[in-house]
Amino acid sequence: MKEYDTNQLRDVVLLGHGGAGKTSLAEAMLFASGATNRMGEVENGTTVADFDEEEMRRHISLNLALIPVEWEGCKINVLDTPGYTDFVGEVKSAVRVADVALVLVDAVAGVEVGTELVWDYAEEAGLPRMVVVNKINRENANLGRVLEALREAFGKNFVPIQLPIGAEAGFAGVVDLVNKRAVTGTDGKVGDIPAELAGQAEEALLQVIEAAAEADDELIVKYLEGEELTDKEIRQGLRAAVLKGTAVPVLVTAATAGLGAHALLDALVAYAPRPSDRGPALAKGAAGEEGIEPNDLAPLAALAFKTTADPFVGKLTYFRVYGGILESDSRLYNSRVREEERTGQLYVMRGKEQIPVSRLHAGDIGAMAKLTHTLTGDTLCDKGHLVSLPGPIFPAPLFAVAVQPTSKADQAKLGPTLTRICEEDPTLHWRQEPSTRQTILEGMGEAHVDIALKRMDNRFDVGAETSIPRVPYRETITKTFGDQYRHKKQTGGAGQFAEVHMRLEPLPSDTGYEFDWEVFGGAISRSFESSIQKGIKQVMEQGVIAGYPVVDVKAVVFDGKEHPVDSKDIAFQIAGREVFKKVFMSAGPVLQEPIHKVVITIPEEYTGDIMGDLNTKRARVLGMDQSGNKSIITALVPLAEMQRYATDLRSLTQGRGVFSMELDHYENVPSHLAQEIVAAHQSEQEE
Ligand SMILES: Nc1nc2c(ncn2[C@@H]2O[C@H](COP(=O)(O)OP(=O)(O)O)[C@@H](O)[C@H]2O)c(=O)[nH]1
Ligand SMILES: [Mg+2]
Repeated sequence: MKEYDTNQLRDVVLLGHGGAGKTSLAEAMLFASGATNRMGEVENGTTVADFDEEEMRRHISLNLALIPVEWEGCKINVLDTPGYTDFVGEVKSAVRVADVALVLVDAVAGVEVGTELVWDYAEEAGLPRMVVVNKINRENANLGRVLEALREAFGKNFVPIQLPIGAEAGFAGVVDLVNKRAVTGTDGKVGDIPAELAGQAEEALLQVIEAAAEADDELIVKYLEGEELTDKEIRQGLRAAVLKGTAVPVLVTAATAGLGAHALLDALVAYAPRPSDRGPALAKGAAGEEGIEPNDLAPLAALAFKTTADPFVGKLTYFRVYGGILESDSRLYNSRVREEERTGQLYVMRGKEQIPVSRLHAGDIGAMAKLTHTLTGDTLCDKGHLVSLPGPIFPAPLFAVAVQPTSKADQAKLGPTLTRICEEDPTLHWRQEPSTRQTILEGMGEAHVDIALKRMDNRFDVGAETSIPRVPYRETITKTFGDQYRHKKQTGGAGQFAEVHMRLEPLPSDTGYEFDWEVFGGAISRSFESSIQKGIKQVMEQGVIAGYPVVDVKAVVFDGKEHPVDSKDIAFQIAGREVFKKVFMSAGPVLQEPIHKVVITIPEEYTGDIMGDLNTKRARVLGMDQSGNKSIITALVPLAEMQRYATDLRSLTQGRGVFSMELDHYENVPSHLAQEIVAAHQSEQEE
């Protein structure tokens, strides 16, 4: 592949509701550019972007894919993304490194849930936007209606810069308004504007000119004075409008028919912001914040935004160069771990294909193999000039399962394999939950976690079964109490003797554990203090009433007795443990459960249903806000009731609701529920 300078690059992320045609459009662009000689299809798993086994099986995108398209001396780095909300992590990564979002909208369905979600992501990231109305060849496709829906949903100045030629199945190509020409057929033949569209085209161009003029101070003066703008000025103004977001150009395509792709590529080269347009990238340097200029002379800064692990290919790190030139076989420095990395061969990825290149300029996107230390979100730079670019921001997990290995062989491989797949996908997390002694895998939803486990099986041959995780309850006390316990054993050989007097005091929430020694006059030697503490630690881990860890307790040893011969470490460990249990039972023991703060965003019309459902979940609603036509409900809800909310909310709102949740605090479990949990623990113990 040719070498491209910063000014010849465009970094474009395809965003949209699942099924809008992103993957097909990437395919159509590749075909239009001559990089492929036939178009792959999503349905038969032959597209460049959906190359993963699970993607081919399910006919949907699950991962972001890089598709460089060479056009008119430029390279357009197209980032295809999944539309399904479970895979939001991939979308966030791609959004982070793009300079413009191309938002796809289905010409029949119009603005959908996924369209609104991705629009928000682009908005949050301050990413300039262009819109493609795809599937314009479908029956009932209607550009006018889609434009109306867009304006209503997002309140922006959406300006068509093309007109479709022919309708539905008769769609043949587009009128490129600014260049005053028609681009038709799968070969992108350039010709005159069809006579029957001439009037409409002229009218539509006026809106484009107005939008272009509004974005540029000099042009607007000229425009208001009634002077005509040149084509060059219109292009310049339109480019400024995209960058500033004062107008959003709208294009039309029929991706699977290969129509509209040529004119789309023309428009991306002409109007999509270049790396230099977006100004210096903010980074943390040795002396505080600094701006990385988007050019080859700037200090080297490359952001790792995706990592893949494959048992055959090994580890592959995708990155975008923000400043400087990255060369193959050079030494880099990871600013987070402060370790050197060797680039080895640099690649440009085209789907799964690795195309070796010798260097990549500021603004370009590529991949490196087998880095040792680098994870997604890390910055690679010069050792002499350390900088850290902010990585993608990923949402907290929403759905968890407990994972049990299927066999003994899988048991040993489970931890390391989970670590590998979580490294690949920062919205997946795994941990050992000490309070329930379970292996927990967390992600964005049921499908997300399922696919992760499938991958583990397919790629690493590790089988696992899942279940709903146990709630990590805690045990604590509510009042101060003191008592004593004597441990005495005199069977055969050496005897054991220890007597411990202990008081337990409740501590404020989240203080953990404290210990005090108030023994006067040497009733117990100080050397047994650690033995007693060992005994206490053991019960605190195992729990007293229901098998969950004990927290927020202060234990005070205030008296006791010892025997000159029979008192020893083990005797005091046992006495410490038993006195703790005994006192605990009389100190008002309670079971506590995690309460999460949940924020639910839904279209207004679902508010009643969601509130009704929250009522059945022991929720305490804290507030309800309105933002546009959306309701935002904030509530405190016990985790025990929220373990399947990702799935519940989807079915309650047809996928239109989103939520986030995080641990807020622990609270006493209502006593009737606590009794059930204690009883369940007892019957488990008896088994
Ligand atoms: N009629 C028609 N179907 C399309 C067009 N683009 C995509 N499709 C179909 O829409 C479905 C979803 O396409 P895909 O590219 O996977 O969408 P993505 O989820 O946005 O990547 C597939 O069945 C495609 O064949 C189009 O322009 N016209
Ligand atoms: Mg796709």
